[in-house]
Order: sequence, then structure tokens, then C-alpha cells
Amino acid sequence: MVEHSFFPESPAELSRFTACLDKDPAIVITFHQNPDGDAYGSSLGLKFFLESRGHHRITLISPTEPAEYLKWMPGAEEVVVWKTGETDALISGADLIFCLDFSAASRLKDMKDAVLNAAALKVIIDHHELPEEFGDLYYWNVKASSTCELVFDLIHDLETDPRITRECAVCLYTGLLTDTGSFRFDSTTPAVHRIAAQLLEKGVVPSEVHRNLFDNNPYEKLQFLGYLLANKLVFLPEYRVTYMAVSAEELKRFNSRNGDTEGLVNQGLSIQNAVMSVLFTEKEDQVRISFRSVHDLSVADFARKYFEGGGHKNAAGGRSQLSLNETVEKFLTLLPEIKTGLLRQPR
Ligand SMILES: [Mn+2]
Repeated sequence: MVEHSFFPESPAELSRFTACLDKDPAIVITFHQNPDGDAYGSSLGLKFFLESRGHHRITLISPTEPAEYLKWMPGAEEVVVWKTGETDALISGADLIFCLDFSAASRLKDMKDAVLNAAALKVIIDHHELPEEFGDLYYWNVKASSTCELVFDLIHDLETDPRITRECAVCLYTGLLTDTGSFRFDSTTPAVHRIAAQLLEKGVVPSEVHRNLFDNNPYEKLQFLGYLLANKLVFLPEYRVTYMAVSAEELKRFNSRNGDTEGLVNQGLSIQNAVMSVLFTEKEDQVRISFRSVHDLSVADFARKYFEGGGHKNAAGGRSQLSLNETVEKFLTLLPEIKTGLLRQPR
């Protein structure tokens, strides 16, 4: 287990961090593959904060090509995509590496070895379950709504009156918004709304952020959504489960781009009486699975147990090396096992 989940609470660890910062370190900020609004928002938000403290040797490296829908974000144009041989020197030459919004090293994909072998001080800031021990310092809380919430808290641990620019606030607000499903999941605490209020005071315009994120779809994406809802969405009322299985051929036919299926899994949960939603997506080498649930039904446990995954209680991911159909079959045979939990959930 990770010993200090909030490293500023340990004077020795805090001074290790501040001593590193005081030496004008070369900084790399990285996050999980297929970054979402929280991975991107927390990393860019942290970058803007560090810049306002006078740090200018900062590189953001994404393990994979980021989705189009995040490219409007302030600072997004500076994000470098990892490429073997090209970005390795940045990682091995860094004094400080921040790993944001993941705590399983495998989520760095092909960039993993470069980060694990780097001599830099590694700081993990995250809210996923069961963090692995690959970092030096941990700012970790599974109860946090988002990594953006944690970055906001860390900023305030470091300074009583920190300078949060509008760009920084927009980035942090984005992760708060996306990871709470627009402030609707159980993770939406009073603290989340207090942070959102403070970010609004720094100049965030909620309608602008929302529009940039959600009302910015290519026409084909809406057509694809219509096709999936009409033809692929399955609801099993006896289990209160809903799922969709999307083939590689369908993704190709509708010109689906990286990130286009983001959020699709939430559609199923909007069905009356549904308490669990699953999206199977056929990729080149595996089937990727997204799980969503409500209340105390843990899809992270389910994903960990059966589909090589994990994540959060109500939002998790997994994968399968079986074919798309076999994966769905396997899932269906597991449903009787979790039926009691499914039927117990209040609406
Ligand atoms: Mn997150």
C-alpha cells in the first residue's frame, strides 16, 4: 500500500518536493493513455500553476494521440505525443515527473519503461482505486471527484494565496466537470461545488466550457450515436443492465475518431431502471470495455475480477483478448453472479 496518500502531511516528504522545486527542475507532466478531460485538465492546470510560480522548463507528454475534443483547451497545443527515441531524452533528463490521473503504470502504455527507469522524483496525483507503488510521493484520495480537485487542493497546500490564472481555472474546471458527469455523479460533493465556485471567480465561463466539450460534435458522430442507439443498445430489464458492442467495422464505417466513443457508455444509464451500463469496443489487438454503475455497485471490482481492469467504484475500464462476441458472451454468463447487487440498488 501507498504509505502517505497526501505527501504534504509528511514534513520530510513535503521538503523533498519543495527542495526539488526550488532547484528549478526540468519537469515532465504525464497522464494516462487516451486522456480524458480530467487527465488533460489536471495536467494543463498544474502546468499553468507551475508557470505562474516561475517554472518554465515544463513538458507535457501524452502516451497516445489525444482526442480531438480536448484540443480547444488552453495549452493543449504544447502537448507532445510520446514517440520512442524522440521523447525519451526529455523523460530521462527530467528532474521531476508528475503522473496524473492514473495509478497503474500500464496506463502509460509504451511510455511506461521510460518513466519507470527515469531518475526523476516521481509525484503521483490520482483518485483511482488501489494505487501501484511506482512513485516517490503520492497525493492520492479515492474519494476525490477528480484529479483536478486534487491539483486544486495541492496548489492550496503549497500556497495560502496562490495565483490561479483564468487558463489554469478553465483547465481545472474541465476535469471537475467531466469526471463528475457535469456535476451529477455521487462524487459531486459540497467541496466540488465550492472549488467550482472559486474557479468561476477566476474567470471560467461554464457555458463556454460545456459547449467546447459537448456541443462540438462532428455531424457523423451524431449519426453514429443514432445508429448505435437504434441498432446496438441492449437493455436487460431482469438484470437492470444495458450494453452496447461496437465492432471495428462499425467504427470504420462511421469514421469514428479516437475519443468519439467517450461518454457513449453513459447513454445506457439514462434508461429508466438501469443501474449498470457497459460498452464493448473492438480494437486492433483487444476488446476495450467501459463500465458505469450507480450507488454502491462497484464496477471497479467487477472489472478487476473478470476483465483485467479497474478504476473507480462507478466508472471503470477493462479489456479482453477474446473476440467481441465471445467477450459479450462471457459478460452475460457473469450476470447471475452479480444479480443480487444489481437488483438491490435504489433508483
Ligand atoms: Mn480522473
